[in-house]
Amino acid sequence: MKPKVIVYKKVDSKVLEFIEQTCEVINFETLDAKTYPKFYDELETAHGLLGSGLKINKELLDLAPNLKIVCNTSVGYDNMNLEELAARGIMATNTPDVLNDTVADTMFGIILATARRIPEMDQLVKNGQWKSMISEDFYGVDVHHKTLGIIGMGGVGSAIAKRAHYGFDMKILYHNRSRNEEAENNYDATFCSLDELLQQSDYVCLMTPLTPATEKMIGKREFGLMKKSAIFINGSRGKTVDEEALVEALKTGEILAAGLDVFVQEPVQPDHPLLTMKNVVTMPHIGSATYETRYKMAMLAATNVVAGLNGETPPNLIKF
Ligand code: 8YV
Repeated sequence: MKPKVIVYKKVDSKVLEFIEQTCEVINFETLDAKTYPKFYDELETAHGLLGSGLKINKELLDLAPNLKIVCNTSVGYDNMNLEELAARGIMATNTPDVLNDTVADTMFGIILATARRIPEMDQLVKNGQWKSMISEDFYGVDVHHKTLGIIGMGGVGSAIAKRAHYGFDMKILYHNRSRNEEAENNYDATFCSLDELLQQSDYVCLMTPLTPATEKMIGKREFGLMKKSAIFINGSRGKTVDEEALVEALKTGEILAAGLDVFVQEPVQPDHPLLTMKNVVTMPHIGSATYETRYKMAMLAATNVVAGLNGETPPNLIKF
């Protein structure tokens, strides 16, 4: 009997066909009030799970006694309770590397959009408010030749550093759990303490994974250390930042602006104070969301689930 894989997201048919060569596939294109009951039923006999965003916690795992592997279609795996997975001997995988360039492109998009106020200017033109040659009120700030501080110099951080170094002649500071010699040698990135990075950077770009150690790592104290002209960019997870402190820092002029792809609650609540601020550029968590990259991520997750259920070591096995 073929092992059973639940794919709980919409993926390209080629991805499903690939898994179907060796597994039975049950596909839920979305999980919502309508599909959850059937999803929970199927969990009981499922061996593999593939998708993103779902909380893989004790309650869910209790419903899945036959589960052998959980495959995220994302590089981040903060949705998973690793202790519970380890205790049950369930493997877990993610999709690193294939999204590095795409997320780095997005982050540069947000940096430029925030610094040059692109969404605000777009609205101004479309609203018919472009009445005369623009005055200082509409000026932005330069990105090129400024100092970029990258917190979290993994694959995505390095791809951001590459763009900053070769494309924008930026000085790069970084803070990471360990030194990244490749980034130091190739992009002239300088390793420094978090506080030094916050004090010296014109752009602070947060790219660290969400873990108990990084939760709310940027809060009141950290915004206080940043330059008043600093632009804060978050491409990691909303919970790495104290959102209330961010609102306060933006309101009081502790920092100049923010570009955010992630929020504590996603989708962000429509009445969230950040959404009314002119000096905030927002995106709906679309760092890796291109056709090409989302296909690669889904296919990589499929490769992991197939390997894991065929008794091989999945290429992106997360070490607990
Ligand atoms: C999306 C991401 O969350 O890979 C990650 O960790 O944050 C993004 O790529 C994810 O892929 C949503 O499907």
